[in-house]
Amino acid sequence: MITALEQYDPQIYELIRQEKARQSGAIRLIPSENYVSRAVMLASGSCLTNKYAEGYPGRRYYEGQQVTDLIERMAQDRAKKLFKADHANVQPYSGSVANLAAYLALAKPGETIMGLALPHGGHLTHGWRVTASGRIFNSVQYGVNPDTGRFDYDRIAELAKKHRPRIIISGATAYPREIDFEVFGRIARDTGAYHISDIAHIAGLVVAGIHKSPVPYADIVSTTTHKTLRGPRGGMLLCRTEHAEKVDKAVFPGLQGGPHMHTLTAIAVAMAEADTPEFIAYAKQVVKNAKALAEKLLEHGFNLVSGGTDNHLILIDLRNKNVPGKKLAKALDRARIVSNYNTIPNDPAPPFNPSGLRIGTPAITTRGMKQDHAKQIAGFINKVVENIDDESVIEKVGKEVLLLCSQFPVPDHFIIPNKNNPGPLQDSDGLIPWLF
Ligand code: DSN
Repeated sequence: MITALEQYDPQIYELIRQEKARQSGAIRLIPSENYVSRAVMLASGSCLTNKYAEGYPGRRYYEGQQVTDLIERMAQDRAKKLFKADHANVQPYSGSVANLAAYLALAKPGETIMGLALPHGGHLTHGWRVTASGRIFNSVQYGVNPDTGRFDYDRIAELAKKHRPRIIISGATAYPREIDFEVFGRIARDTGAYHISDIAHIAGLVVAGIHKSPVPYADIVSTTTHKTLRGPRGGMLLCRTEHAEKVDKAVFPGLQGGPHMHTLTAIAVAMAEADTPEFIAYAKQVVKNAKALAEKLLEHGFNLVSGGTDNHLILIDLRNKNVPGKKLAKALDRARIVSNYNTIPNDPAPPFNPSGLRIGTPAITTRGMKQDHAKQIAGFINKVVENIDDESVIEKVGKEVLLLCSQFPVPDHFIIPNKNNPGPLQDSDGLIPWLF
């Protein structure tokens, strides 16, 4: 069957086909990536992409909002229920915009914000100097303890006392341990700061109750909706009622125009999926797989930042293996294992060729892989490291990876059962031949 896209734009059709084949024939270990369900994919590719909806439900600047208002309210309500928050703003285009909106809701340009430094596992938008967050605000950065690779909460408290920031940011993009949001909340309270928590990476683990939620301890919680939460690419802000108006104004009209209604629709679907026992089981398996992968890597003599993981990701310190992160990431890619090179705390090497590799398990877990497969993957990584300059071995590993992938096909049709669809989805929508 020829699709409209295939007919109209065969080049783009072919490239999408190639990307699908790539996602299917590789082990995807980038911890911020996942596979969405069919329902999420359909919602994000729907006619909601055609609609402008500047404003908020009931207060829009465009007419024709009979349906969009219902959808946005549904997305808000589902997010509030899921995270037990008073208020949810589901409009941020991404986590970066969500973070900036959160800062602008609670601080004025020039005031001080304090977040985890990028080379220590923080995000660019946590005040790194080249970003708007580091330029609009006076940024103070904390790091992890160089000996343990973990937060030293006493040192963070000392830094907060010294600099008296307006905002303290908790959260990370490359921190493999559980974060004590309650302590961050206390440090902020003791120093008169607001506490903003960015749970983009671990939102799915928070929903599943594996990691403690920051919602009771933070003024605003920011998250992306993909990663472990397994929704479409987007952002979200959660807060108490007292901050609701400021948060909404900071998103629109502060930083954005019309929300991407197709994304917001898919967010609503993803929130419903996450509110199920199946999702909780998935999130638990993500962590089990990460722990198994870490354990096997340690057996193979790898050094892991902080010695292991409590979440979905692992940061490998490659210095004892004498292989730079970038060289390894590229060799692994040739072996069909997709990861990203990453700085390690106090990395002696430059950021574009750092000493670390960041890997994670959200995507392989969605494919159905379990601890034994995670351990097998650790073996593949070790083989590539030990034969980093031998293309014939790298190619052989690639073949083994393909074999493993073939046992766990990309779950194009996976659905999270709910009361409407307790069993397998009937392919009766007839809307899109399932290319995507
Ligand atoms: N760039 C994302 C990540 O890979 O962690 C964070 O936004």
